[in-house]
Amino acid sequence: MSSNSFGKLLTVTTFGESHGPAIGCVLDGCPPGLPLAPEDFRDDLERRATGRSRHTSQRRETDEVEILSGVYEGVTTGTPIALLIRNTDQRSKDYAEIAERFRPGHADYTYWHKYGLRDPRGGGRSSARETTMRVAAGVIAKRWLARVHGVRVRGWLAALGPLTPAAFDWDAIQTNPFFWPDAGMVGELEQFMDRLRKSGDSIGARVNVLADNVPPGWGEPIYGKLDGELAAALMSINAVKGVEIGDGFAAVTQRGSEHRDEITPQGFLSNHAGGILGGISTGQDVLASIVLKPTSSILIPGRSVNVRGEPVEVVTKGRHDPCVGIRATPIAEAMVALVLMDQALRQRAQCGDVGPVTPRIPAKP
Ligand code: EPS
Repeated sequence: MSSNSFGKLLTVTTFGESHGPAIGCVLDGCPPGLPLAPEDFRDDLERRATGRSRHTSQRRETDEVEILSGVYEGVTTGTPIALLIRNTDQRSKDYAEIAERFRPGHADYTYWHKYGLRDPRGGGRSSARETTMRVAAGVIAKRWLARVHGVRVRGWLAALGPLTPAAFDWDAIQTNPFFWPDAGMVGELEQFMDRLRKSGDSIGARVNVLADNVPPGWGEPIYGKLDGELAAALMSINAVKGVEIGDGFAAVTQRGSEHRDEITPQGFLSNHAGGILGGISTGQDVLASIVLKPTSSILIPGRSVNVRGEPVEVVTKGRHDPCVGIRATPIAEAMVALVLMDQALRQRAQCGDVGPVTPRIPAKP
């Protein structure tokens, strides 16, 4: 299987299967001198992990990171950073029944056709377990972006099925298991998820990620556009079916006079563009959104076929997420941070000598 790496100057390669002995990643291109210790990964890995609330998969992994290389005396050395997490709570017998049949709506079907075989245990490489290593790599990108550029990358759950936040408070997001910015609605979300879980079904979601303090100039036209690379990185997350930048698909019905972001010396007057024009950051907040489909591993019987092409009925038992979107916020943040760091290094490499040519316009007046 190829294509397990992304990035140009900062490259990330992940490896491992959900029920294999371990998962890991190699992050190459991180500049030297960044302080880094195993405990720095804990917060974000906890935010993403299964089994931390009743609304997600009940698999319990400790997600302890081992730093195998690239760090000496607490700082990065500039050599490849290899990270490893051992899998400890696999329950492969859950997959015995579906080893020879395809879950409708699952990558089981396409992996089988592509490779002619598959590791059915926990979905193998197609499992969301792989996203653990994206989050681990993203921790390093977030730290570098914050230290060198003061960039913060923060996300939230912007829709859970039909529910959308009625209010927005950054502080509320870290106080509930949904990453929901409206603390007053958390009870409603819990009721919704409890009812959904009892029904054996799943639901889709939307996650937004905002990066502030991104300077103008990041992104490489034409084939390395910042929005193009964000879209590819975000679309590579399991279950993602749509990506928007700024107003995204809402632009269909907008007029130019409405969509353009007028500029004054005191600041940009709006941000419909999501902080990117011509594939290059404007200096405004970069805003990306993703849509995650409802998971296919559900208890409601569905028609499918087995590997011999015979009709079968599929019911997926085991420890599955009724809404993968609930755990997707840190994953989306990580992918945005990794793309931004790669683009920042590329900007430094090619255009580092281009000084400020115009007074910098504030993101907002
Ligand atoms: C997943 C199915 C479940 C989840 C898993 C993603 O795995 P299993 O059936 O092996 O317990 O627990 O998520 C994780 C293990 C994780 O760390 O995110 C799937 O089908 O994608």
